[in-house]
Amino acid sequence: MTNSDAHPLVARLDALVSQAASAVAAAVDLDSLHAVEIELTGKRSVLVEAKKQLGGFDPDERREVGQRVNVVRSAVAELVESRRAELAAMERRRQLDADRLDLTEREPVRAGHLHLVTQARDHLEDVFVGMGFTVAEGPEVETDFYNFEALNLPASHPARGMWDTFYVELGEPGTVLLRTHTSPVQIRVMEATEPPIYSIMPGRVYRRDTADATHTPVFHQIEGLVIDKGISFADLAGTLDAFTRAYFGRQVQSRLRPSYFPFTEPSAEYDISCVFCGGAGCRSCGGTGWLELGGCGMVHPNVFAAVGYDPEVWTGFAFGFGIDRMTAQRSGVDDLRDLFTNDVRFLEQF
Ligand code: FA5
Repeated sequence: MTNSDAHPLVARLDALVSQAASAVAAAVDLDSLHAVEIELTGKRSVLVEAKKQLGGFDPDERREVGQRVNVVRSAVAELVESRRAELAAMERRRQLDADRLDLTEREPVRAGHLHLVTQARDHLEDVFVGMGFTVAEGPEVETDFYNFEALNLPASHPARGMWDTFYVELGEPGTVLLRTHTSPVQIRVMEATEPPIYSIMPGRVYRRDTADATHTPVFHQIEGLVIDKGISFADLAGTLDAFTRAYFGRQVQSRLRPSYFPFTEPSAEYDISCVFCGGAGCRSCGGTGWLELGGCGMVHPNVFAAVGYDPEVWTGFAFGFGIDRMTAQRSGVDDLRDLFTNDVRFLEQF
């Protein structure tokens, strides 16, 4: 036979391509495609059968039918491969859909917020940093030297009674304590730095005070220290006045009243006009029109001596305010204990 197109095998091979196309398209998953593939190219397939018969054909016939077998085999392979890629992609999509977590079904996350006192501390830091101060910190467990001695409070100084102290059982009795104020950080900053110094030192302090509306045994202070050449009491008053306006608002006034602290001379109490009544007098300010925030004064020469600064060259001022009372006053909280009983319903308000 010379006309290979007339060969029944060629007709079967040609028909195979269109049969393969519909069988492959009908495969709905990888397993059924594999079965179709075996049917089309496996041992019992038309293709393999045709190949087996080639040996019995004359050379021309063998070449023509052989070429047709190759063409049909690659056409079938191409059909199967492209369907396999399609089905694999569908399979992957199905898998991803099945594995997907529906996050909308979860409880919405309830974010908390910073405690009122922490917010106040951050805000105070921002205000002072904006005025050119740097922030320093010191340890809460202190030695007698830093908490008292270096602050011009030698042992048996009567003013030690101003601070009812928790002692820690460590070393010689009475030498290690929970700091009663942030003033020891002044000493640490002066020891570690050469003047000029413009620093604030916020932190937690401890006193054996019975808790009441205006006292807690653990509370927070913010210390300020300025050391430079030619610093005067007017600089202290001006700094506190600028701070008052920046933190409480322009309508609030500040004043200084004579007082006593062993580590400052002269010393003063720093008051602001009552934020509730504007100075007219109300329950919150005890009818005086003023609220007391803390102590301040010019750094005592004995403090300079303790850290080795020359008081003939350097002068400076220091201040120390109670953050908790300041915060309570600013937020209208009339009992400090409410800040620390950790009732979320109360704290959530701020
Ligand atoms: C001092 O602690 C001085 N170190 C302040 C100072 C620093 C003066 C630098 C001069 C120079 P005082 O003991 O007055 O001072 O405390 C300062 C403030 O801490 C008080 O005005 C008050 O606001 C707050 N405070 C004191 N005791 C308590 C307490 N138990 N609970 C809450 N706040 C308190």
